[in-house]
Amino acid sequence: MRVPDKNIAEIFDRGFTVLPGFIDKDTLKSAQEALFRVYPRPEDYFADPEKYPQFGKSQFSGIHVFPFPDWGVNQIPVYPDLIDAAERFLGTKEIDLYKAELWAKYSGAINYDQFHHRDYRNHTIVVPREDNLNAQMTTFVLLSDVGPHDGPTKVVPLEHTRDIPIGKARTKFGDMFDKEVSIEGPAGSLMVYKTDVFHRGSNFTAPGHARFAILTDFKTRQWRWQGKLAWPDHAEKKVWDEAMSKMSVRQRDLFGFPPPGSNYWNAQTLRDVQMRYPEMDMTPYREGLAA
Ligand SMILES: O=C(O)CCC(=O)C(=O)O
Repeated sequence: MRVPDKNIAEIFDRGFTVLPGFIDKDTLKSAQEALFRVYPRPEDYFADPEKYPQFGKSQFSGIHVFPFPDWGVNQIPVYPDLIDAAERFLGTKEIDLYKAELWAKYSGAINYDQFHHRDYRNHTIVVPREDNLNAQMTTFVLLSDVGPHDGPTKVVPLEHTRDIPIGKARTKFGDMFDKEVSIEGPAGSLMVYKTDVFHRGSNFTAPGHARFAILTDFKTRQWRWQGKLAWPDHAEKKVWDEAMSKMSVRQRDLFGFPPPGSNYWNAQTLRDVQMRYPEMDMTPYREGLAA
């Protein structure tokens, strides 16, 4: 679903927006099927949680960094309507996809409660500008239904925090709990927020629940002090080759892959990149060379 203009405006005005029904049914189904090739199904996990001690090591131990082990989930960070929303929020097509994480949480594995924080501390080495110049766009796509008991993200609307200097990135646990909005919605919902928005992860409030989500973040190409991951550091995984080969030219560009017409391309790089990615259709890059 194309993110309506009013939702893009709400990200700036309120700090976040929620859009149910964002991912189309077929893509959602294939992502959900892929999910359980990566993680235990909730019924398997809860039948014997002790079989899966890895999820109890930290709040973050259910995270896989892109590329995830299966294309069914890898297609979510590069979902065309997500790219479109990022281009419109960032006001340019010159954008980077600078972080994507797949995150599974299981009730009882650990306490997932957090204090409110602004995400910018590990998304830039400085701070966001109050006037939103080159604001970063951070997102959640829910792959499971999230209700009040499913550890929903809690977000504090900007109207309550505008007077807190951006340099303050954390609050005491419990502060502003009365101001927070619980981000709930059916699987396939999108939540977008900015990195200056106070929010927190919350704990499950019922046994037998699990939450699955993909978190994808975008920035303009202008500021090198923003970012989180270096994609070449993840490019030795076998699934990286598959993901790059299956993506369109537009999708690859989000990861910094040289576009057609770049001075990177010549006869040698065309040949050798094809050797690295035997399944990739090099035609657009070859044609770019000829142009
Ligand atoms: O998982 C969530 O709902 C939010 C987590 C979060 O804000 C964080 O870990 O920085």
